[in-house]
Amino acid sequence: MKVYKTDEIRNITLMGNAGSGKTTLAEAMLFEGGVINRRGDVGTKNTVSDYHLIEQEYGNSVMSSLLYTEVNGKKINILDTPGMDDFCGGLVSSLQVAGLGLMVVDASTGLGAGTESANRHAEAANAKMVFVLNHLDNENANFDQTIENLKGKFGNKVTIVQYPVETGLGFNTIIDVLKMKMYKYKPEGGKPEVLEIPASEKERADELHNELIEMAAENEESLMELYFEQGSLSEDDMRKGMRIGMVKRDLFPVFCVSAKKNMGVGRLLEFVCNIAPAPSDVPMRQIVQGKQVVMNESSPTSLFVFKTALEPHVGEVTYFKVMSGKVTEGKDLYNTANNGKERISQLFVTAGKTRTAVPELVAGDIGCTVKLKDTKFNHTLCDKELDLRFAPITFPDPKFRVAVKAISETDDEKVGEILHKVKDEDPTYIVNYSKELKQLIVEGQGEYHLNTLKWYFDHVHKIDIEYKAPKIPYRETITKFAQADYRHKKQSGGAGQFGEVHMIIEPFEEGSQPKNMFVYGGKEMKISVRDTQEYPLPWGGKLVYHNCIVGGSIDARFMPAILKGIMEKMEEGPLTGSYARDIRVYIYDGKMHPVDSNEISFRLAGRNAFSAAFRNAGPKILEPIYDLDVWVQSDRMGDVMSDLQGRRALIMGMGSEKGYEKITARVPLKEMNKYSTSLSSLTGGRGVFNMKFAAYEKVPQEVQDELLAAYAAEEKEE
Ligand SMILES: Nc1nc2c(ncn2[C@@H]2O[C@H](COP(=O)(O)OP(=O)(O)O)[C@@H](O)[C@H]2O)c(=O)[nH]1
Ligand SMILES: [Mg+2]
Repeated sequence: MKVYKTDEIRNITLMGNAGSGKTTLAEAMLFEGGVINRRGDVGTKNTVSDYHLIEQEYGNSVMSSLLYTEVNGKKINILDTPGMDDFCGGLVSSLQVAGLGLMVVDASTGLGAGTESANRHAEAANAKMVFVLNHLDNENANFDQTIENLKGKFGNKVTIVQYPVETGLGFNTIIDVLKMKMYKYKPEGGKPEVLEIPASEKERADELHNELIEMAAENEESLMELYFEQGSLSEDDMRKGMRIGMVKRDLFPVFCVSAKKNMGVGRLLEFVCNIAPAPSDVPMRQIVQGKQVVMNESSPTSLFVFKTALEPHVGEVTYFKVMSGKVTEGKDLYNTANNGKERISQLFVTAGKTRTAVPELVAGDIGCTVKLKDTKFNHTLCDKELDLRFAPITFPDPKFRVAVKAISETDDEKVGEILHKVKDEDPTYIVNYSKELKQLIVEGQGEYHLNTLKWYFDHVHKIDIEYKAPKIPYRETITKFAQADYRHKKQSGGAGQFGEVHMIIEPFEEGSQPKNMFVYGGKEMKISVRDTQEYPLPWGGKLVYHNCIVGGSIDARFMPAILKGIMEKMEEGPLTGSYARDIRVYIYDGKMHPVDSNEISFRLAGRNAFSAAFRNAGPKILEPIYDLDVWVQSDRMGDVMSDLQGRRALIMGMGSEKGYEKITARVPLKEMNKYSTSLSSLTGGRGVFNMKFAAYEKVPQEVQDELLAAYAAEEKEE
């Protein structure tokens, strides 16, 4: 394979709804470029792109794969991505290195939720977009309806470049209103016959041609002037205008294909070569550290790693884009994330699992290497003197959480190790052991995403694991003041133990002042605070500790021991074992013994007095409340609202945003288990939500009773 120069490279991402035909289109693209000489089929599980076992079993792409094709002296790197938003990680990273998205749309079924979610990611990445109307050979294909649906979503940015003369079984002819030619395909597809547009289509073709000119001219004043002068634009000027519009995401050209029959694919590739900017013509990825570089061959070398994957028989494969200079076999580079040295001993271009060794890759190209020591996605590898770091890719927040447990305890460690590797390969999995909940928590993009993880454990690692709902990180606090005394005394043989503590506790609120008197049991109790310590707690909230001892009833040296005893109980709240917060403690009296008093005695006295006081102080369980934003199509608003009400949500507002209804609400985390799955089924996969921790709030009494009963049952079990 020849070494392609920067201006001979194009990078594209295939995206769109699951089943729209991305993988089939990729297959046709490789065939057109002569990279493969036989087209595989998703049904017979032999496509270049879907080569992983899980993809063949699902009949669907699960990860992104890197392919390439060679057309008209150019190399087009193709990133084929999964359509389900649960697997959006592959799409998000692909758009960062291949910023021209071909949005494949199934013209026989409508847009599908995947079109919208893919567009959201493209918008976030500011990626240019081309609509590829596929399945036009399908008997239910409807070109006009699909265009109408697209315009409903994307408005007048949708710009027809091609239309089919006939759809369905008779689909074999495409009219191109940029070239003003007609392409007619033989049943096996491939190279078309290029014909003049017949009289019967002239009127429609002319009309669309003029629309296209106007859309192209609109993007630049000089083109507009030219158009007014001449009443037309040359093909080159049209392309120039289209390119400007595409960069601004103001123009989305529409192309027509049947990926399955390989019709229209060659012309689409030609358009990509002509319209997509060379990698050096797009702004450089943001540099967050080190020297500036430009994307050309003569600069020092830098690579941006956007993906790693474990492949059978080879180990870890590292995928990168050459950002500057060139990389050759045997080159030593420096990893700025961990100051490590890496040798690029082999270089490959890939078409799915087939890796072809190449001697060199230049700026703008995408390739992979193997056997690196410690390089992960988002790392930059560069010549030492650059000391460069590119801005990392940020992935969407997780939407679904589970607690993972090995069925057999002996597998615990292995499960942890595997999960650690999994999140390197798919950065949209987030794995954390929660010390507080004593659970291994895995977060992902949806229930299906997490089921896929389980599939790996079942089929690849052959380890039985189970998913449980993650525990909720409750907190405990008090609602009124209470007093308690506790005497700890032990005198069995040897040295004795003695400590007595009298305390009052009350709720703490930020900005409140300590009291100097409490009334209880019909008596007034005067308190004089001599010393105050404020402890912000690692789990949120505060403990405020007042030393109010007068007349030396407890030595100052025992005060820290009492505090320690209290803290022990704060860490394991008396109600449900959850962390306690926002409490003021006054130690106002006690007793010592001249010989037997020591730290242990006061620690235990402090702990038990606190426990007793807590129980009498109107203890309450606090639950985490989240701010929730939900976007749904207006006809599903009612269902989504009533579902939310069933989740104890407090609706804070409603409004319209980007063609969706937006609901803002506050919801308890406890009620949001599997929300992404419910929302998905209520909205046909179109609903989107966002959740952010807001505050801790007291639970309603019936929920508290329920939680206390559950805790008691659990304690009994253990
Ligand atoms: N009739 C027809 N079927 C197609 C076409 N493109 C793809 N398919 C079929 O649609 C299904 C989904 O295709 P696939 O490429 O896996 O879609 P992806 O999920 O977007 O990658 C497969 O059964 C393909 O054979 C097409 O142009 N026409
Ligand atoms: Mg696919």
